[in-house]
Amino acid sequence: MEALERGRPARLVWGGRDARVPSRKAKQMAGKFVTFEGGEGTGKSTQAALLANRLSGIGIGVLLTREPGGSPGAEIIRHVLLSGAAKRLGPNAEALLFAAARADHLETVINPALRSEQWVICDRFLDSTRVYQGIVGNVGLPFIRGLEKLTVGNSKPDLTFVLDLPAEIGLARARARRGDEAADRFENEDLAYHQALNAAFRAIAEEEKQRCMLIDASQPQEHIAAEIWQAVCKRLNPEAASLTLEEIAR
Ligand code: Z5A
Repeated sequence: MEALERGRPARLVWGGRDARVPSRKAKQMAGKFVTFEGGEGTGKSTQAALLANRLSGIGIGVLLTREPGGSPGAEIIRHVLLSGAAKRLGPNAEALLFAAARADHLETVINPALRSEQWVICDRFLDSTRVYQGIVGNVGLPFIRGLEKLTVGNSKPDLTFVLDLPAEIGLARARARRGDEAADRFENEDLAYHQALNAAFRAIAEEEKQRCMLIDASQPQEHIAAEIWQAVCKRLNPEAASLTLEEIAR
């Protein structure tokens, strides 16, 4: 599987095995929208890639993407946002830019993929705006809801994994991964800010249990991946839950 490259989405279409034609079981699992959310360094990108790989491995068409970004237009906006250049415009303007990036991403990448019955796995989506700009960034709820209605409309995720990890651990992981690279506009905020983000993500997971699943991200990667896979099979295709991977692929 191609890794999620910084700057563009990886497109995974019927990859991972020889089959060009999806199996019957794979067809039953077609066209779902799964998002990963949580604070810094919680393992979202890692788990999004593992899930995409697993789906792809059983012959399901998968688009692995991320926000902000995921389309050429949105990647330009990503650069403006993460460099901190938009911070001086204020939180409302930042929220507008995230929404503009999302509108382009949805129109040019996500919705076409879902319409063609691919699964879309997205690293961050609307809950990040609710949390970073809304709850923690203090942009008013009606403004955030209005933007969400305009940009997302009915394209809500079918399932959202909220990865939860103490902020100290997540920040240390993110720092270790970054190495010598400079911290971005959000990583630069203090510990209390990151603790508030985590609390806000947990609250959303609690409020929207139908759509969200809270995951303990302090576990080893393989345990988390197994929990996520079980949930995907159970929530998005109950029939597949009792089958082994080989049976699903058959
Ligand atoms: N933002 C916003 O404000 N509003 C919005 O609407 C949206 C976004 C969509 C995007 O940053 C920023 O934009 C983000 C919020 C804001 N804030 N920041 N910064 P980004 O795309 O550059 O990065 P990120 O989304 O914040 O990702 P991250 O936190 O940096 O990482 P992660 O994806 O959660 O984790 P990871 O890269 O998979 O793993 C991090 C490291 O931990 C890595 O070395 C892994 O190998 C390791 N890892 C992963 N899992 C484990 C386990 N289980 N154990 C041990 N080590 C692990």
